[in-house]
Amino acid sequence: MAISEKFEYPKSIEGSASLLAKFLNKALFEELKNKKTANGFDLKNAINSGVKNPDSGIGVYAGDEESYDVFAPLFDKIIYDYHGFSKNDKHKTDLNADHLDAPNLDSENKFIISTRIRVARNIKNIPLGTIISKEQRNNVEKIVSETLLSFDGKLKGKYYPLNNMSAEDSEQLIKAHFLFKEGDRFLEAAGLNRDWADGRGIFHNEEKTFLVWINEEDQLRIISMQQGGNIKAVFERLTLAIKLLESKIDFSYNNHLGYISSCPTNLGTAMRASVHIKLPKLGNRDTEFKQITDTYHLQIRGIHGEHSQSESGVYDISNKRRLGVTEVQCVQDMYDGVKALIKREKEL
Ligand code: ADP
Ligand code: DAR
Repeated sequence: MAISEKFEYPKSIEGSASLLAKFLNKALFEELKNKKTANGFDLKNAINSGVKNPDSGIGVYAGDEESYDVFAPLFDKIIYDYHGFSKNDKHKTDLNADHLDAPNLDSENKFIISTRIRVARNIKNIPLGTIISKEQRNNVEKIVSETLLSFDGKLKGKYYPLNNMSAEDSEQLIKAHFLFKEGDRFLEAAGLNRDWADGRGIFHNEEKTFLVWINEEDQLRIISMQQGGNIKAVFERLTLAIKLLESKIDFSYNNHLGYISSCPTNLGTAMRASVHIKLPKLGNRDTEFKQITDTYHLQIRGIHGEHSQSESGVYDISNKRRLGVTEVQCVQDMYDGVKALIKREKEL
């Protein structure tokens, strides 16, 4: 039977709080159910994660850059709701670290344990992780790892394929927050765990302050991180690494959505700038904590990654806005918000 005859409106999303459930009504489902991209990515692929996981926040993923056009009647609504960015808006990029006003907030290291800034990238004209083939994924691993191994100086490092890493090394790297493990049920249902762990791996420099995850949720997660709160130094290292990578590899980008990512929440800058920060007093005042983070467009996460809980008053605080703002503004959002949080924690 043709997929469209079996593919009916997913009743399981009724009652879900996801943006998929909010915007995919029966009329829109009928409009999109037979559409697919040149790579064969169809509506069933795009919404499967949110259908299988009604507790999703978003519930959709893209299969390629074209998905954002073919399924625009659904994706544009989700993008506007999450980012406040409309279909006629243009994204702007600013990766010049000199434009960041961020003197060290916590030189005595009383509050900020560590700082990490990451961006997602996907290689132009190669399908995203949701429908990439095994051969294409292995080719991404080859292109990216070989480019990284050509770096020298402070960014010089080694590549560790996940399917050739001891369980001990993997555990130790995950515990140190350097490495990723097989994706959660949301990523699983989006097709991002297929052929695990083939084509996946981590590159890191000797100091472990520059890392690249290959073929996790996106084809690249380019990461700069270090202990303490020198946010500007972390951003400077990241922008240097991005410049070097972009001189060798063409990434998927357009002037409407910026850098293309598998999840719509990561479009634009595809940047998450975070600190792990000790806020035990504010942590006991949820309303006030949330008022400050909302004012500065910040997101609160647990310290072991998305969907994890905070531990002993330590929180992962990061920018929420990624699209329609520049990279400098993302980091400035986080910096200004963390400054306000530290000020309030000191007063308490
Ligand atoms: P993303 O990779 O999208 O930023 P996660 O929230 O899953 O998503 O974080 C990935 C990993 O990076 C997790 O192990 C998390 O603990 C770690 N991490 C995030 N921010 C920091 C930080 N500021 N300091 C140290 N580790 C961090
Ligand atoms: N759990 C999915 C992902 C939302 C955003 N986080 C990403 N892309 N890692 C959801 O729909 O809630």
